[in-house]
Amino acid sequence: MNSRIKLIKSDITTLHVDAIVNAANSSLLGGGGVDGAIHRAAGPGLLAECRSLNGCSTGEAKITKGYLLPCKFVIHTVGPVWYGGNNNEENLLASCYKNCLKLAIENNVKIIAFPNISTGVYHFPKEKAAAIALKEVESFLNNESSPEEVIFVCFDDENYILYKSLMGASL
Ligand code: AR6
Repeated sequence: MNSRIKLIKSDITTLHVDAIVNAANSSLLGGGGVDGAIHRAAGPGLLAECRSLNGCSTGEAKITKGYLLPCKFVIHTVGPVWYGGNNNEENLLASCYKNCLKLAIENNVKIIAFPNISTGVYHFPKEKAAAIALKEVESFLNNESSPEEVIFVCFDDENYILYKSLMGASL
């Protein structure tokens, strides 16, 4: 595993990093889960900026400021809803990670933190999602010198244990 990849169990809204990623929906106007937590912590400025973005397609990403959050930027991405695996879900999830990392480079983000996109309300199987996330981020970092660090932030025990074993297994 690339040494620029870290794993923590935490609430992503508390992190003092350059950018946190939001697992949003295509409206970009807030919701539940990590999206709700990010909007609550960021305050109304975030929603106001999101309104100007005209939404976001699945697999794509858009960036805003962090407002009252301790991070500088929020990168909003829209993960795929899991419909059973035959609707391009795996490629779309991989695109989320890739497009967030591209935006990170463009905005000089050195440390970026990802939640476990699509593994909550969108029901993407957690083990598959973790494998895709790790593979995508690792291959990106192997080809780019930036960002300096990518933090996977797990909120639930199940994801944390999964990431830990997948990261350990490839050491
Ligand atoms: N910090 C880090 N991770 C968190 C936090 C937090 N504060 N809260 C939840 N998670 P979900 P999705 C984890 O449902 O599946 C929203 O309503 C959680 O344990 O937030 O991509 C949007 O508006 C899970 O592993 O996002 C969309 O409509 C992960 O975040 C929809 O949900 C993702 O769970 C997106 O669904």
